[in-house]
Amino acid sequence: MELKNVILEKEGNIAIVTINRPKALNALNSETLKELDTLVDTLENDQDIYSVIITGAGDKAFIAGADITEMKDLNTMEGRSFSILGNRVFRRIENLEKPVIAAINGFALGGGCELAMACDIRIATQKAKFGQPEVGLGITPGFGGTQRLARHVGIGISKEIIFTSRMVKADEALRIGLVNKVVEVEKLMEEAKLMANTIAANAPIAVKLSKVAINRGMQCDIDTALMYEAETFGQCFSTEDQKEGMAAFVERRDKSFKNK
Ligand code: DAK
Repeated sequence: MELKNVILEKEGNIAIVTINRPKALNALNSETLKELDTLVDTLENDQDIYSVIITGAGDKAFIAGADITEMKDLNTMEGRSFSILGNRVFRRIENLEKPVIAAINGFALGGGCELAMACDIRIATQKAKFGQPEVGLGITPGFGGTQRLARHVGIGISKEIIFTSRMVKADEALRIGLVNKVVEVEKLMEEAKLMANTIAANAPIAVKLSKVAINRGMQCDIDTALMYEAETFGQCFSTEDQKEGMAAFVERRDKSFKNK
């Protein structure tokens, strides 16, 4: 599939995915979502990619939401297909067995805020603005916003943000826990790459299993969650990287992980 709306670049062991429709503020139409779906196949299958950054092209927006011009004329069945596609792609990104960092500059609205929340870590610039403006368009958030926002910032604040459809600036986003870090615009990709490379320098299987344990554990009771933790902890001892990491510590030398 020829990719027109998304760009994939690799730098060492990190992948950088850019949503590239700057004239429409990177709004997600179905073509872009399908391309993103295809690209997730590559991210999943490429064993040399250890961590991923998702960002938006241009200086105005991460993603200004689902494409309203395409969405406005959808009938029930088309709306349903659009929803299934969007939810599938976002869930695949959330479940990708590699950490995903959203690097956010400018607007992250509707589906854009929802995609950022499906990522593991969010780094924003001082110019970032978040929001779920859907109720102002006569719809409810449809790519996970009613569920993931409350999990990130709590029920009361998420209800306020969704019901008022107001924008949340970067400093507030940091305060309420919607983003991990706020940086200067010029430093965004540098900071995102630094974090992605820091993660990529650790044992990839241990990072992957940590993500699995955290994501699964957040959806169930603490006893079941701790069983997941015990399970993933045990799995690490069948990896070469566990042997290498601990041997390097004992022998006081640099470690060299192989993703095995
Ligand atoms: N869709 C399509 N085009 C968009 C767009 C969007 N979401 N946002 C911006 N654009 C386009 C504008 O139409 C304009 O195009 P031209 O007129 O130049 O051709 C260009 O990007 C620049 O935008 P503006 O001229 O409006 O730029 P401003 O700086 O004046 O304003 C803005 C920036 C971000 C405040 C404004 O563009 C804006 O309010 N955009 C809409 C933001 C929004 O409401 N986003 C949420 C979309 S709703 C579903 C699942 C999920 C969803 C829906 C259904 N199912 C379950 C079925 C998700 C819904 C959403 O995300």
